[in-house]
Amino acid sequence: MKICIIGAGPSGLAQLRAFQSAKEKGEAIPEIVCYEKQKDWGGLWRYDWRTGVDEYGNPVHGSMYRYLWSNGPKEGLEFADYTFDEHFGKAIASYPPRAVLFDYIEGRVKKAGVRDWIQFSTVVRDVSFDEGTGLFTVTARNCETDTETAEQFDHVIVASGHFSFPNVPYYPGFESFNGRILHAHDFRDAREFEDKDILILGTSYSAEDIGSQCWKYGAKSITVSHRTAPMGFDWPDNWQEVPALERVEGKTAYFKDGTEKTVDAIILCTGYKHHFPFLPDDLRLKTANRLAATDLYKGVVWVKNPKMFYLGMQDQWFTFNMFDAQAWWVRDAILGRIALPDRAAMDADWQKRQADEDAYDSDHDAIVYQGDYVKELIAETDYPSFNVDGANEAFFQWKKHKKKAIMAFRDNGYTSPITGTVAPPHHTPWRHALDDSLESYLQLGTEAAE
Ligand code: FAD
Ligand code: NA0
Repeated sequence: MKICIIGAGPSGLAQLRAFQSAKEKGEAIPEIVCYEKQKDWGGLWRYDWRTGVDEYGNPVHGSMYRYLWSNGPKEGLEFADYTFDEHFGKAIASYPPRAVLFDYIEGRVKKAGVRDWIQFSTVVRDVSFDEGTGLFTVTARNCETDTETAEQFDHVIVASGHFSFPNVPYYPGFESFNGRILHAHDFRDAREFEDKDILILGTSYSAEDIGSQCWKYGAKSITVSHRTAPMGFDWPDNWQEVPALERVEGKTAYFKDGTEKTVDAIILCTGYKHHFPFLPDDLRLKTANRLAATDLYKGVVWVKNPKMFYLGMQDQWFTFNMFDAQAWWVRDAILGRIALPDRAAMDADWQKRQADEDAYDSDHDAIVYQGDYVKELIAETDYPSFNVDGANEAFFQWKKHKKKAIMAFRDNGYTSPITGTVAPPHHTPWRHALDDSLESYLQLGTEAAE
């Protein structure tokens, strides 16, 4: 049996680790090929300074920017089989910058020794399924050698992420705006907006965090326009929330309530699209960014062809450990340890999950809902069980701390649901910590002692 994994971000790496852990226990595993378009693993956590296209003309995958610190507590995403304590050898604070989390993700897969299964700088161009042979053909281009291969596989696991292709709305006057308009996907460095008046569209995590970054690194003012509802945090004095944008003229933006604001730049924090240009219609996931994705049994099996799987396609409270739960489950389905029901039962499963999701109306319920999903998958595999309720608790605290002080929530620490370790406060409050390097972050205590 031969398996293809598309993408070596946190989801694809979880899948490699799931198979490797079975192998480590002496079990027979299939041949595995993982295609990764970038030069290195880590997915979004591998910082890419490029925007637009990469050196080979392919769309740049990266949406992360300099100075990004985790937006949720690390206690909510900790791997149950590789703890923060094991990786760093000491307790670290709860909201690590990107480089620190990249190091953690990499530590586990280095230890597992799965790098040889990955073909880097290799972009999947096409996938097709032959009903007669029951095999997939995956066409991929090695961009370094500029050569294409077409290989056959029994199963395909799509782990290509869904926060990479921007949703870019149009508003009248954009074409003649006398400043810069960019999507969050192309935002790289808040210092670009020092002393500038910026307008942000959107009210979700990108809007909140990119606005906060710009504030921290010296933007003159931040105006956030909401289409549905304001974020409602207790913002700093030079930050205002305004209703939906109607149009722009020159450098002036006009809003639905008749107010206006002259700005230097407009940052579209308007979300991303599930986009799979390498998949034909019959294999292509079409879903909104929600907790229960359309057409995925147990959130992972493609109901229209259950030899194909998707990882990490949900909107995410839980991330790394949820991808693990999914990857262990998919591995066991492929190895025949978990039986799949018929099509009608698989359809009923995702439809019920969506109905349950729709019945909830608070973030608290949504966190519990996704935590329950993680528990459900873990219970059906040998992934180390962990205190999912403890992870939920870290998320609840996080929400409270944000409400209390939006520019200081990252100064809090939480309890690990795996080891029980209580995170120490970071040595410097987030708003004053301008250096986001791993070296700076891990100097716990030194600055405080000075
Ligand atoms: P990705 O990380 O997107 O990885 C997908 C991989 O697939 C990439 O390496 C890509 O190169 C590869 N790929 C794509 N297409 C192809 C192809 N055709 N052929 C070959 N390879 C391909 N989560 C948190 O838990 N905490 C955070 O603080 C946090 N911050 C975030 C900040 C931003 C700006 C964004 C956009 C997301 C953030 N997330 C955060 C959520 C993030 O989605 C997950 O943490 C995680 O990166 C998802 O992993 P993934 O492997 O599913 O997807
Ligand atoms: P995201 O914030 O990029 O997070 C992705 C937002 O866009 C919604 O507020 C929506 O408004 C708005 N929107 C969409 N179309 C619009 C339009 N035409 N006009 C005005 N507003 C529009 O995207 P979404 O999908 O959450 O919100 C879209 C992921 O990136 C998340 O998983 C997040 O965790 C991650 N992220 C993390 C960090 C950090 O960790 C930073 C950034 C992003 P409406 O009206 O539909 O509500 C630091």
